[in-house]
Amino acid sequence: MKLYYSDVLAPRKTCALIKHLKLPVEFAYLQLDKGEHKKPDYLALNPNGKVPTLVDGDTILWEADAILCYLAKHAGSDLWPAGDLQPEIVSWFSWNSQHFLQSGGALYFEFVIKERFKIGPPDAAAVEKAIKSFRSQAKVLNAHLKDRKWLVGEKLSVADFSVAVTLPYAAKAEMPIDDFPEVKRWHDQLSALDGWLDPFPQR
Ligand SMILES: N[C@@H](CCC(=O)N[C@@H](CS)C(=O)NCC(=O)O)C(=O)O
Repeated sequence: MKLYYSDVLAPRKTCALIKHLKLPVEFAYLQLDKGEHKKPDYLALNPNGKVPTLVDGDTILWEADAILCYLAKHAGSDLWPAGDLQPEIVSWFSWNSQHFLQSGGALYFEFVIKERFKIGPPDAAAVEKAIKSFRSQAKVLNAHLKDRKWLVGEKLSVADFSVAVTLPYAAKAEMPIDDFPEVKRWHDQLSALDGWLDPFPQR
């Protein structure tokens, strides 16, 4: 198995899961600022020209959440559990990609990516809008996590790896996570896992 990745947000959750499960995955780092993800060889694997992409024999998979499910299943772990928990997990994937990741991702872009790729200071209006959305979504998440250790069922699952992906950047990206104690407690649990705060392989 080979994962094409870079040290940015979407691949981050796949790298964290690989480290957590200690999977023997080969890594191929792509330099986004050199456009390595837009070269024909890579576009043949992932026509979106985005990271991550997983290749396992004839299977080529893009979309980080799908890669999480594939890795969890092929590792024989219970992080992508069978049965009625699966639609619940998909519901969190969908909620995250349409809502929580939009606001957390906007803050990550304004405070982390702009500094890293030297593309200007944070835009105050964009930050204010994203913080407002973040608060209303974190309220939903906080209420759901009350009396629950993890997002779905009784155990850690790929839903946790997916939905929390922006939270390691909460302090730097000014996400008001401290106002949502259940979200903070849940993210602290993830931070105790091997690989969550330091997910990327040595290069
Ligand atoms: N929905 C995709 C998003 C992939 C994505 O947008 N990746 C970003 C990095 S976080 C990327 O490759 N950006 C480079 C570009 O768009 O040129 C997933 O979850 O895998």
